[in-house]
Amino acid sequence: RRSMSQSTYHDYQVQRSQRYRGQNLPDDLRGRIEVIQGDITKQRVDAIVNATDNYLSGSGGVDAAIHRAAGSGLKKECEQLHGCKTGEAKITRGYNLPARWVIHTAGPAWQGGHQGEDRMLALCYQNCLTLAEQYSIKTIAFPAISTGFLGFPSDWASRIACSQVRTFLQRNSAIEKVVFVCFQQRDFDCYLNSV
Ligand code: AR6
Repeated sequence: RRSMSQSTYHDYQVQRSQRYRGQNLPDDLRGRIEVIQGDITKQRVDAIVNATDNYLSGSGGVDAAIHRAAGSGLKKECEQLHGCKTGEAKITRGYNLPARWVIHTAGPAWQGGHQGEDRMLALCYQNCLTLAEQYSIKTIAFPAISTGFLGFPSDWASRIACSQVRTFLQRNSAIEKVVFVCFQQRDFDCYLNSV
């Protein structure tokens, strides 16, 4: 490693730590958007976002991981909420998670890109952020909504996620930090290119 040039060494460090802290974003966003590779259930933030379905079922993917880590209290609270429409967001407590809150949103399924999927995915981000503000949440972590079971292309989804978050943070200052938590290397690379 000592023989690497400065820039190669820096790239190596980014690669190794799999964390981008938003240090070279424009002034009003600097340090307010982070991209990491990791497990969202481990994040020490005020709220984590859950990519769920219309029944808040906790059935698979990140949804199941969050329910597993939070414990049965989360399931019970979800059962009281009468589901979650696509594009909508609902909030619960975090139970055994390090995060105090979970904001649940149901992402759109990819159907080729001409059925309003973009708009619907953008709405998920907007509604989660609006709800976060209402609850005075300062730090929030998002998974790559719709890019697993729902088949949304990662690069396209990350562009929507980043542009929605950027616009939201630039318009109001109440939310201090947004963390994009990528489970897979592929998603981490997409977010680094989009942020
Ligand atoms: N931390 C962060 N990201 C994760 C984790 C984790 N622990 N586990 C998976 N991911 P998906 P969707 C990533 O399929 O496409 C469920 O069954 C994963 O790699 O969880 O919105 C629900 O009940 C991917 O990048 O959600 C719904 O029915 C991203 O999370 C349906 O899946 C989203 O993948 C929702 O599908």
